[in-house]
Parts: sequence; structure tokens; C-alpha cells
Amino acid sequence: MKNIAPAIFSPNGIGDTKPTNQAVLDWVHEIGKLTKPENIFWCDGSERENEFLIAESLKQNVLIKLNEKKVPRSYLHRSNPNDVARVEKVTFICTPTKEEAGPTNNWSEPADTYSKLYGLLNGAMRGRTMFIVPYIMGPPDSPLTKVGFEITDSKYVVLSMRIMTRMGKIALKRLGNDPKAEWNRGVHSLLDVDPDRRFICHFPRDNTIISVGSGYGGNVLLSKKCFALRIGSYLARKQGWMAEHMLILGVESPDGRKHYVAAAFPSACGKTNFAMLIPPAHFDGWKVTTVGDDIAWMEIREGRLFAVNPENGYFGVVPGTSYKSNPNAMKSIGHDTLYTNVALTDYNDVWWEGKDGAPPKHAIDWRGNDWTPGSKEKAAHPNSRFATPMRNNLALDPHVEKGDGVPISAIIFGGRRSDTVPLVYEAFDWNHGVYLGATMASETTAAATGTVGKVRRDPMAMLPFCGYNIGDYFRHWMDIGKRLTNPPLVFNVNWFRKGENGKFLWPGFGENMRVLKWVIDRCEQTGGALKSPVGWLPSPHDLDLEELDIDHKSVADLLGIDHEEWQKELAEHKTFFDSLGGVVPEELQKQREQLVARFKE
Ligand code: OXD
Ligand code: MN
Repeated sequence: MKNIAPAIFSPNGIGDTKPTNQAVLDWVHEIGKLTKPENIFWCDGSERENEFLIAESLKQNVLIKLNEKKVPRSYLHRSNPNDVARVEKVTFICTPTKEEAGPTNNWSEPADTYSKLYGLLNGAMRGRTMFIVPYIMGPPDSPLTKVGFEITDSKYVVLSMRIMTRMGKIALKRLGNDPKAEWNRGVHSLLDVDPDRRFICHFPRDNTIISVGSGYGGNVLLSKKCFALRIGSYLARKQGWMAEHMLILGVESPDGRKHYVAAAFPSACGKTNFAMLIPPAHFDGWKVTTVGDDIAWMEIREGRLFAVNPENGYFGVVPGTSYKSNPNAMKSIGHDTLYTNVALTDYNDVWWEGKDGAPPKHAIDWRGNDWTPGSKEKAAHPNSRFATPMRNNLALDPHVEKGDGVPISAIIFGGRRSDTVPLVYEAFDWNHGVYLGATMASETTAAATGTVGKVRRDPMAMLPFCGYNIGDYFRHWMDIGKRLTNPPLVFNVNWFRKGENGKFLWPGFGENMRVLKWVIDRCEQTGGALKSPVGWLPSPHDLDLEELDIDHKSVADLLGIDHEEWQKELAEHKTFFDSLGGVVPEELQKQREQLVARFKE
């Protein structure tokens, strides 16, 4: 069989930074004995190492160099067409009991799973290089920061991990020599990228991840979904903190008052756009800054929640990204970026559906085939991605490296809902906020394989990422609430409500600042609101809609509560809770009953 990842041979001084921690060395030895690589490459994260790996990747056609004038120092990678998104049906939580994984996860017995995976990994790296990638998640001096090691036979993974994490010597330093220190073990092998031999398995009790048979980011950049969310959420509950699928942004008013907001939206629902929002001209002097675009690790200090972004880069969805939707992202991905599955123009530039300007007359599509505007196929895969360092973001928050994290004034939940859910509303209190998160739903997107556009409940946007029983996760949220003397206010937003003509009612993008401003007004106790059965709702004059081209009817429709639609919604909340088979905490059931009762008042 063709070796899809041939070994590379590095000169002295590259690939030989061995850690000194014996536990790491023992583990690498064990995995090496099993996978039988040609050689071992110990990454140090240096510039020289990166240049060498890029050069080797170009030689092996793992990367295509893009036009240096148009996108400096940037590359394109094409994944196997059978391997373009997260695959939830082969993602497993391997805990001793099924109950521990809970009703929303695929469960697999640990001993059997190890033995199946070790079988697949046996000799899997023959003729390949085994890369050892040390990394940290979190700012270098944060108490929340954690160490991980990923073993992989994919150069694309190494290059992406260097963008997405703080990688190399920094992790060896943080870990030190204590063989009992906590660190995450991640093993990844492409195998032969066969969907039938593709498994993404998490062993939370062992702080271990094994991912085989895929080369797609969400399945193989083990720092991200696997460690920072699935294993992270498990550790967070045990250790009393929170690992959430949330962006973190800062909002600063013209007179210098600043708040930080964390927001959980399901995959591909605009977290990156919201985190990089540029306020419209009407909000002269207001500034939005990005702490993170996907993951928040939060802990309690002095009765408040403080958050850090554990990542070091953005792994964002490309199609739809434009100067209209996200100018900061466009500038960020204009250089030093690793693209996956976008189209390549005849000028070696990148192109995707939704990019500004006219489509190229000819391009090579994400599969490597000729493409013209008349082609039936998309030029870029709908889940094509960029990996770009957060340093590229001109709106990066100055406190992104702050070890203590940033204090969170508000938490926003949101989903993609064509109907029922108003533009924005506020929970009555923390537990009601937990209910809003627990019953969140969204139309599915291309970020995971499966049907697109189907409404599914996605509690706290963590359905595919909660590494333990979802009932215990809800309880953890409420326990956190009990420890908060100054809890963030909790909101729900929906930018995606449609009118009778099937068109979006809200302009979105930068105009979301108007909603954010109301959130901040509520935090500062200056914003008005009306009590509704679902929570505190702004009336049209509580929102700053000045200089916005929107008619009264659209605003009324955006903020309206349609009782008929909500009766259906309430029934779906019940069906969802029932489907979880009795794990939903009593307090959340009570919240549901109170919501039903408020509709009868
Ligand atoms: C992501 C996802 O890639 O949520 O961030 O799928
Ligand atoms: Mn995500």
C-alpha cells in the first residue's frame, strides 16, 4: 500500500529536542514500539524547524505554496475528499461505565477500545516519521494552563499545531521533570485515511486521546476539540473550573469602560465573526477586541468568572469570510496562514465562495479538479478552513496573554434559528441562564458530517464536546453559579431569524454591535427591558437602532414572542429533556415548569 506520509530526515540540530521528563519518554517509547516509525522527530517549535518542515511538506505535496505577493508565507493543504469535517459518529468517550459518558456521547469500554486502537496502530508508522509535539494550552504564566503532547505521523498536524498552540520548548519548561505531573497524552496516526478505520477516542480518566484514520483538523489537532473541550470539560468538573465552547471578546466604550463577554454558539454559527466584530460608524469610539474565537477556560476568583483563551490561533471556516462579514479575519488570513480545502486560482491565490470580488474565470477546486463559475461543484469545500496565528488579528485584546484571564461580565448563548427565538433576551438569573444554555438549539452546519440545516438541541454548544454525562455537566454549571457572588448576566441571541419572505430580518455582522451594546447596558444597569415569559426582552427603543436601515415591522418581528411557536418550542424542550433519560437536574426541570407557567399568566 502507498505510504501517504513518507519519513523525512532532518539535519543535526533539527528534530532532536528530547524532553527530560521520564514519563513522557516512557510513553513515547511505548508508542514507538507499537507504531514502528522509521524515525522520531522531537519538535521544539523553532522558526528553523518550521522552515524545514514546510520545505519537506512542499516536496511531498502536503502543501502548495501560495503566491508570495498575494498571500505571503501562506500555504494550501488538500485533505482526502473523504475526510473534510468532524465525524461525531466515530467520536467516543471511553469511561468505565456508559453512565459516566452519558446519553449524548458515543461510549466505548476503555480496555476493549485500547486493544482495538492498539491493533490499528500496530506498525502504522512504518516508513514514516513519528513527530512528538509538546504544547501548552493557555497563556504561559496562567494557573489554568495545561500541557499536552501529541504524537503524530502528519506534517500538516505539526505545522497546524504550531499555529494553534504555544508549541515546543515552552511546554517542556512548563512540564518540568516531575514524572507525576499532569499532562495530556495524544496519539494520532493517519493510518490510510479510511473512513472505516477512523476513530476519535477519549479516555478522560487517563487524560489520553487516540485519533486514527483522519487528517481533518477537528479530528486531529488534538489540542482543540479533543483536549481543550472534551478532556478539558471532564478535568474542569473534577477540578472546579469550566471548559466551554465560547469566544471571548472585550468591548470598550468611548470613555474607556471595558467589559468582557463570553459567547457560546454552535460550530460555524459566527463565533469568529462576532469575536472580531468592527462596530459600525454610528458607534464611533467603541472598540471590540478578541481574546478568543472558539474556546474559553474559566475559573472563579473573588466570586467572579475569569476566562483565558487556551489557544494561540484561529481555525476558522473560510467560505463566507469577506470584507463585509469580517474585515479583521480577512486581514488576519492575508498572510502567514495555512489554508485547507479552498480553491486555488491560476495566480496561486486562494478563492472561496463568498470572497469579495468576482469569482476567478478558472480555478482548481478543493478536490484538485478544474473549476469555472459554471461548475456545479463548489470551488471551496463548505467546511474549508484557515489556521492563522492570533497575532495576525489587528483587534487582538491586549490582555490575551494575561495569566489571570479577563473578568466576564456576560455570557451569551446563541444558535441559528429561522423562527421562534428573538434577537436577544436576558435570563432572570443564573439558573434560568443555565436553562437557556441547556435548551439551546441550532440548525446544523457543515462543520460536522451529516445533514445540514436540521434543528438540533446543542446545550451550551457543547453537544459534540462535553466529555462526560450531560446531566452532570448541567449540575456543574449550577454548582459554579452557587460559588459566584458576582455572576455574569446570561443572554440568548439569534441573528438568524427570518421574515415571512424567507429573508434574514437582522443585518448581522458589524450591526450585532447594537445587540452587544444592549448587553453591556444591562451589565451596567442602564439598559431598559420588558419582562416576558422567556426572559427580559428589549423593547425597540431599548436597542440603539439609529442610522440602521430596518423597518418597524422587522424590529417587531425580531423581538416578538409568538405564543404558538413557543408552545411547540416548550414541547421540544420537554422531548429533549425526556430523551436524556432522567439525567436532567431537578432544578432545570423546575425552570421548564416555570417557563410553561409564565406563558399561562
Ligand atoms: C470548530 C468546530 O472547528 O466547532 O471550531 O467544529
Ligand atoms: Mn468550535
